[in-house]
Amino acid sequence: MKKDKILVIGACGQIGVELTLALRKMYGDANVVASDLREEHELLKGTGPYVSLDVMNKEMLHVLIIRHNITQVYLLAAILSATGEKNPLLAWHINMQSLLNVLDIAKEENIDKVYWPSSIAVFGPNSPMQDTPQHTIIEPTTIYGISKFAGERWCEYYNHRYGVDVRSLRYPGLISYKSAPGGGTTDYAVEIFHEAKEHKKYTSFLSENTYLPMMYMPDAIRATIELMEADASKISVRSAYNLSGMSFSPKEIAAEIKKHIPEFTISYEPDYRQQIADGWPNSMDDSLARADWGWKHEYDLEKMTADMLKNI
Ligand code: NAD
Ligand code: AKB
Repeated sequence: MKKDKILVIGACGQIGVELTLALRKMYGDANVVASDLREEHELLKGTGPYVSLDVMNKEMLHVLIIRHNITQVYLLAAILSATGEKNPLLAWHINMQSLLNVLDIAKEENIDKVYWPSSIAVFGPNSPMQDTPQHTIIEPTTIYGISKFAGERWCEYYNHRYGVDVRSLRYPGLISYKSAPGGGTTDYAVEIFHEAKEHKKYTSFLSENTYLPMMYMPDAIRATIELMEADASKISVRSAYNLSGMSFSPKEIAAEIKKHIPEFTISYEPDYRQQIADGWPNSMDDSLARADWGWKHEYDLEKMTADMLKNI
């Protein structure tokens, strides 16, 4: 068992629940402190230490890190794309200040490693849409994307200027059955499974041919842990790595679900999230992650759909 002491901030969210459970398996239950603003998630109860924390309160965060002898921090608290557009100043404030609080304490306390996720949302309508490269035009148009891009620059800055070992991935839309998504544009790809099982029909808030990069949660958790476990000499990107699993449209995922539930039907009523999706890539080129630290995805649309429908 490894010796580190880990703090997960935002542990009750879509990623946090599964990441916390995976880290507890690797590092031992007592060595992974879960924290969130919300009440402890059902799946975390009884599996290890839980602390109520507002990451915006830098003093409390600092005390917690010292008190628990924390050596690694995973910062997952954020306001996602769709919710962010409803209150842009709040989204900017929370997404930026949470990261600055963590980076600054990591610098002061010589924290071994920090993980903070970026997103495909850093790209905008002027970026190439197909196989979007690691380094290209980055002109995000949502406040969420702007905050992620600024966050990437801060991560690289803290690494280059102060030597903070901070690592990051530009996650695609993540699909999971254990915990619900938290207000993103890619959430339709989770909702569709629940509605297919319960009501045999779904109205998509994105149009039928909107392609987006997506990933099944087990791949995302494995990517995160593999990046964090990689030797520092292999990490050439200190902003955030492109990360890719699959790409599909609402029409394609509906057709895949229909193979399991023949009576399933889909209709389309695009809303304000369509504009957000239209500015994001259709697919991503993650060759640098594959070359630097050996990333390989496992799930495609077919394999993920079968697993989601089996487990929901
Ligand atoms: P989520 O909304 O499901 O979870 C975020 C958690 O943070 C919530 O439990 C929330 O209560 C908590 N939180 C919010 N404000 C807080 C505060 N002030 N103090 C402490 N906790 C607070 O989000 P998620 O989908 O799990 O995303 C986690 C990270 O991954 C975010 O940075 C997000 O931008 C990024 N990301 C997610 C996806 C995805 O598809 N889920 C894709 C790309 C990037
Ligand atoms: C969102 O849709 O906001 C997130 C993301 C891709 O960052 N799922």
